[in-house]
Amino acid sequence: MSVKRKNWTVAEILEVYNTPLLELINRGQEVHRENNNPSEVQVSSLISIKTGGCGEDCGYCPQSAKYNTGLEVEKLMDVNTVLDAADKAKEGGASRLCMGAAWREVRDNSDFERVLEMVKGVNAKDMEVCCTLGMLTEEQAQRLADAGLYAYNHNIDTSEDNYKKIITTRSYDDRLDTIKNVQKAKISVCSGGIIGMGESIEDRVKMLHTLSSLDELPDSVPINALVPVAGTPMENQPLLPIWDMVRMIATTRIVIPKAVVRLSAGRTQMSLEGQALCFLAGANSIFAGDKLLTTPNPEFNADMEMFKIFGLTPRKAFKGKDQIRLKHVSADHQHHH
Ligand code: SAM
Ligand code: DTB
Ligand code: SF4
Repeated sequence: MSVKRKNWTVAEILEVYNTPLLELINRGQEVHRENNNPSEVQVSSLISIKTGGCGEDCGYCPQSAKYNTGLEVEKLMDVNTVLDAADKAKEGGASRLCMGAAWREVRDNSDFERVLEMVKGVNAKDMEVCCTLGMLTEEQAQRLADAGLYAYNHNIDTSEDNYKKIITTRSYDDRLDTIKNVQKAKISVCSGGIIGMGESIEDRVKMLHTLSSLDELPDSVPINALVPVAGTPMENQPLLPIWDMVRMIATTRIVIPKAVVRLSAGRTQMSLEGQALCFLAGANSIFAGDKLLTTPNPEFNADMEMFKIFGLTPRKAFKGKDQIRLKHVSADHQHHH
């Protein structure tokens, strides 16, 4: 364990989550200020490099081949298309580009070679490159690291108990194994989940407990509000109350104080006031760009206007890098004892 932290119990995290709302927001903000610059927000841009036709049955996902969501399946993008998109995202102020593929896992084939080229190309633009490609072996993680991958997104999505009800084609342990492989390759881990899928508060808290108990804490934790998509088993889920999002963000901030906590999917249904409360509670990242992977996101200009109103500024690329490197140094250090 390289970062000093409190060993939170499920009961303690639950108590935090259930703190009176305004008290909780205040505590989230306090922890945020002690650990991070509260006026800085990391802006990530998402690009779906391989869309749809996925073999997994994740109940929330429009890209699963098991559900008829009317999504058009696309092959892996060309390297140049991705690099052009990276230029646009950078011009707009994004410091991180996250490339998503609707794959169950990475296979050692020409598609993977192409993704490695994309990683090299985006890295050369001085942007933080992130990928989310499904499960990885240790060797694949190492090859991505060698190509210059900065971060890997792999969400645990919910509690271990609830996971089986949402996905049957892979296990919670599969997820945790990939996270370990990513950590071994010294790639920054981005892992969080989705709320609003019909899970209990206990499920939300247990998910945070799992994340806060990892040997190495995730550097980045996306909190997604379910975007209910017609054709998926979750199409009729009621919209998540904004208060649940605010509580979840504050609780995440308090239990993983130094993480980049990302107010991720679901922002099109949130008011500016609601999002302001999320930033107050400790969120310090968003996905910007008119599209997430396949579903809509607020207009880019509207987000820049929001930053102006709130007095927030986009964070520069690689700000977390020293912190990450130090962590590795101290991890290596421990190793020698
Ligand atoms: N296939 C890879 C995987 O599952 O790890 C990468 C892409 S997958 C779309 C990335 C994440 O998007 C999922 O783990 C999930 O948290 C999120 N996601 C997918 N569909 C969503 C939805 N309808 N609403 C909110 N988040 C969603
Ligand atoms: C994450 O936690 N959220 C992003 C990113 N990681 C890859 C994806 C959200 C996807 C929302 C549904 C869609 O647009 O397809
Ligand atoms: Fe496939 Fe990822 Fe969607 Fe699951 S979340 S169906 S693995 S694209």
